[in-house]
Amino acid sequence: MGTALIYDEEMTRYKLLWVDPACKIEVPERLTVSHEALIKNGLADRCVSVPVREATDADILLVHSEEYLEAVKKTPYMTLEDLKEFTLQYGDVYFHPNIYHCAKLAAGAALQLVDSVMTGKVRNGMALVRPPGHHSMSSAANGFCVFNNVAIAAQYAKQKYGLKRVLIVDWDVHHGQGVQYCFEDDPSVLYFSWHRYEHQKFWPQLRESDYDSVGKEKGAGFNINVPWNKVGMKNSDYLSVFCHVLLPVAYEFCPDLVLVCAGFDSAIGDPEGEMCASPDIFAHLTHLLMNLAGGKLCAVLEGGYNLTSLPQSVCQTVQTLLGDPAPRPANLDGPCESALESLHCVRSAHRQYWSCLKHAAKLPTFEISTKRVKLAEEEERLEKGDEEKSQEEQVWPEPPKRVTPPIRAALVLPNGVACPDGCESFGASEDADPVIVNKLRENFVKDADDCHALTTLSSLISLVEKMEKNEGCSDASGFLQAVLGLLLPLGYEYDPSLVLLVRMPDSGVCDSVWQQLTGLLQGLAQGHTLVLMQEGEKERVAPTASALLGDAAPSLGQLHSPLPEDVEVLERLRHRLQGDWKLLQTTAPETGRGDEH
Ligand code: Q9C
Ligand code: ZN
Repeated sequence: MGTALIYDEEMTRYKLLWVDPACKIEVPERLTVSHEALIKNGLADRCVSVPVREATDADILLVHSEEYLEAVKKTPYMTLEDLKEFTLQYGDVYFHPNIYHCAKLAAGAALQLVDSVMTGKVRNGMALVRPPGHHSMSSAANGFCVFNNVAIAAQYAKQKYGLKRVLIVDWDVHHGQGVQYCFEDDPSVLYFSWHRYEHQKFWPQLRESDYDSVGKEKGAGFNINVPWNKVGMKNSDYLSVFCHVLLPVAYEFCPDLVLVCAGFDSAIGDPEGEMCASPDIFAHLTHLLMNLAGGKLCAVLEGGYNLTSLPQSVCQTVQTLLGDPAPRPANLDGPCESALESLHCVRSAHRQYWSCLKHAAKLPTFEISTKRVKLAEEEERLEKGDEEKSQEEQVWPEPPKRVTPPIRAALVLPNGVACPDGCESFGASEDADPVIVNKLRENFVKDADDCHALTTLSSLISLVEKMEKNEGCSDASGFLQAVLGLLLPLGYEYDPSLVLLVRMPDSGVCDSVWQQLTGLLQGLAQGHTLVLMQEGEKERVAPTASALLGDAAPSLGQLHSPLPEDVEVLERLRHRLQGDWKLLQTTAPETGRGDEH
């Protein structure tokens, strides 16, 4: 099953017609450079090209008011002066005679993508669209957005395909307040957004973008905001929020479909975001979402204004959707203090809603006041004119070219076990080359000197042993908690060049959990995974091969609470190891003491 790519040049045919410093970064070239990069890297050709369509009035009315739609419908006939005036009633957006047409195509592209994925025409896909959508509200354009493409797609998917749960992941650097408002009281749509916030100093400067806006009424717990209170967030900060907030909650939620508000202004070099995450982090963010919802993932472009990091990030995303192994993640040195503070706040705000966060540290009661103090301090600094070194041109290496391995999965099988489709079978009988054996021995001895690695490994082994004692698949949730909160961050920080996955007989890990584990671990070591199984486990060959081939793992169903004794072991381990492994941390140093149940 393939990957859809939706793009139409028509969406490059509108632009800012007057002078407005706030809007000058939203240019047609954003789309052309992204599309050209996909062609140049041979990615566009590997995708299934799906045509755009215009969203209908009925589609748009799933999210927007009739009055607003009627008003936007008049814009193609307005004079320049009328357009300027019409624009003035909204924040940080511009209109153009052709933008209504493009906005219908942008929303329609998201719907075409949902249809392609839901009907099984493709497994996943990406839509390159302008204008973006996540800031637009029921009755207002905002932040370069006219119609809320992803919100419309979520409502459409629920209505047309009867979906019970849709996850929206907004990795754009701005808060998609339009999406939040749309689904605030709706528990069938889980909205996750991280965004530059700086204690409400950054656009759109909303109180409700903070971590304590968790959703309303029945939707309480289904809105997750991660505010970035400093610029310069890096790969570690992003990954740690995925491992310790988004992924555990997403697995517990168990979506039928994943929609991504794929803005790349959260990448390095972006003039809006001022963050430092490298374009290849999007390979990992994408990979980590690809085993949810049976792999049904639709990415829709939002922001991204650096014409170098934008196309690089788009390529990383699409190449991962196509199934190519992700590059080794570089420089994972743990989250910064400000990110840890945000992590701590979000986890504590949501601990009452998600059983995977039940054990998260509470916030000290003085937190609110510390926040105010920090705010005041910052204000002072600004007044002193001590402005941060602003907008120096960032430079970063171009992500290395990713390869598609000629053989995705090779198996060495005992006699009488058929080789699953798509895998290469290697004979088991050939004698090992003594040179290779020696090389292996040397390398192994060298690696075994790494005492951090050894301590960690022995801790993990005891954990796995403990888990094995629980029979059957009854403890999928505890196992998953160990994988997401411990094994994955540890693996990312360790950055192995090979993942050796050993399956013990009678491990009690059922196929779907095993496939999730195998799938997630392929984000490490460029996907170089070696699985060892014993002869008696013949029935496990096919599911394992499927996971190694990159098929989406079957979803685990909505998860119950993990066993308290497992959580306790896990948490104790995480605490013990987090001095050495920074990606295991979930609380800021000065408030981390009271991390109790
Ligand atoms: N410094 C999206 O990324 N603010 N919209 C501009 C200029 C508006 C961003 C202020 C940013 C809107 C989809
Ligand atoms: Zn943005």
